Amino acid sequence: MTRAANRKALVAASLLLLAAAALAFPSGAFAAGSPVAPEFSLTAQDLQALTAGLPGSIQQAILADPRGFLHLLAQVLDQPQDLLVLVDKGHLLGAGYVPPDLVPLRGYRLAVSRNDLSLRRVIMTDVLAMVAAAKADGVTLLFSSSYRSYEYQKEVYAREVTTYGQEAADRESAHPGASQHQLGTAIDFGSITDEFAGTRAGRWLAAHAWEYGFTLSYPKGYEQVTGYRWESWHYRYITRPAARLQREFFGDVQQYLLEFLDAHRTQLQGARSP
Ligand code: DAL
Ligand code: ZN
Repeated sequence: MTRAANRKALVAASLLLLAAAALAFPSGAFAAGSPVAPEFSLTAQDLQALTAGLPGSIQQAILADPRGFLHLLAQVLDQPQDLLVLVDKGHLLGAGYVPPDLVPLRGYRLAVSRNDLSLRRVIMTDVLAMVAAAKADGVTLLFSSSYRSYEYQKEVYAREVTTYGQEAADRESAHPGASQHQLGTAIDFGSITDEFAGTRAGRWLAAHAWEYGFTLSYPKGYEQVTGYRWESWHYRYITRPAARLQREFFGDVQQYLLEFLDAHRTQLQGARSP
């Protein structure tokens, strides 16, 4: 090959590489090896590796807008960590875990189906904002279950097993330690039946709860992912930026977001820009 042909081939190869990078990361032009967003020192390759365990469509959504993703993620990492802790069939709370700031709902003007309910104080501002917004739309949110102690969850689970058998119980009731209710940030609304989804409150929550930091923990069609069948009434508070991140980048599946944070929080915090 002549030198000119050589140079031509080199230029063509570089152009190809640039085109491939632009295709993979259409929203931002950046050189390979440099950070993709100001909030983190992460390169495109780092982000690709970090998101490799997620379903393909979710990884694609993230890689299509890495700056938007990391901007929101930085806000989420600034939220109190205990509001984002992963609690599921494989990640249990200790028998002795009791949230530090439980407050009885009796002290608030809320519609409750029993008078011994409580939640964490840290989430009450957003709880009350959500209730007020629903009310302004003519919708009453009925609080039917909230914080449950480890001991109480033992009773709930045992009752489910006695009533429906172990297999059915395991699809809709958590073992003690595995319930989000022990966090004091999960709420069951209304009838706690599938009919709740079609009520005004059920439809209002499905459309607006995320605006106040609440998301559905067990969505329809994700039993293999969450471990539980669809529960249209069970919402968990995960903070407002996290609810937005879930919606915009995690296919609106809480489990994917919380698993991602659980797996990568340390690395992500270590990669924060000063
Ligand atoms: N119903 C949910 C899974 C719980 O028992 O916490
Ligand atoms: Zn629940």
